[in-house]
Amino acid sequence: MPRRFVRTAATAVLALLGGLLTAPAAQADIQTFPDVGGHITDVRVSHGPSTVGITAYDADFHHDTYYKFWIDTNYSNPGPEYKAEIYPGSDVLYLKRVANFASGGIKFDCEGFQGFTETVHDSYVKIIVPRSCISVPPSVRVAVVGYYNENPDVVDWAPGEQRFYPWVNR
Ligand SMILES: [Ca+2]
Repeated sequence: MPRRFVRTAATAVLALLGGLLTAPAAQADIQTFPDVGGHITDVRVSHGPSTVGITAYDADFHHDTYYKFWIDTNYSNPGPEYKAEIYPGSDVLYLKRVANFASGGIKFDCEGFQGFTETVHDSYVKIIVPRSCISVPPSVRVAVVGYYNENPDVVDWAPGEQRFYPWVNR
């Protein structure tokens, strides 16, 4: 009788863990999400075996736009855990640990972290983050913000202010 009780309890714990681990409704590998309105038009997330690639397609790309890529890697901790900042018109390319959307963040080194811009055949800004630098997350979700030096200045959040696109599984 005690044995049977133990087995039942273990089954219940496993069932609970299973429920927690599958909590976010996530999509796998590569997803492209639209952003309605001007400026950023789409955000593509490629969650590969060793890297996470995030591409923001920008109909109004300009080198003096400042971009922030917010990355959520842990759904049990509200808000983003990481932020990448890229300023195509300069050397600015930072990867930072953050507590939430209000965080300035703490810069850290990550070998293999890269940023790109493409303006000829398409217009986009892209970052590649090694998964090992962000705790090898099973899934990620992102938000991208562009700060445009226009008159008046424009801030474009994709998908919306302090909101994320759906989770993308590895
Ligand atoms: Ca989080």
